[in-house]
Amino acid sequence: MKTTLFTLLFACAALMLAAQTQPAAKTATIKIATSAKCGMCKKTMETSLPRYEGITTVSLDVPTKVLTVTYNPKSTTPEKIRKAVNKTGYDADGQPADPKARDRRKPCCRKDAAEHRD
Ligand SMILES: [Cu+2]
Repeated sequence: MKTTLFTLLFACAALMLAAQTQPAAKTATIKIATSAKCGMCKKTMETSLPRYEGITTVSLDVPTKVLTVTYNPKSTTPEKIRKAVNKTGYDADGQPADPKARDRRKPCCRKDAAEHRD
């Protein structure tokens, strides 16, 4: 009986220690307001952005133009991610798109294009 109790206590202590030493979350998530227009923009961002170091997943919600990015905080930062969005040709949280990159997008995907969703 005494041994069982001791084992139980030991197990508890080990569990607590394990919980304490668990590393911080490996991924973080940010939402970025973009100047995206349509499904083509979605495709462009979702295929281009994961090529940048530290970016894990990218998902654009076309109706709200909000880009959700999960990333490894050890490899990249929100600033770098916004820059990557700019280099893809889109504004990110009001930070303007790289002009050359923007001009590579189809006219319908540029910020001044008419609203459309196809
Ligand atoms: Cu587009």
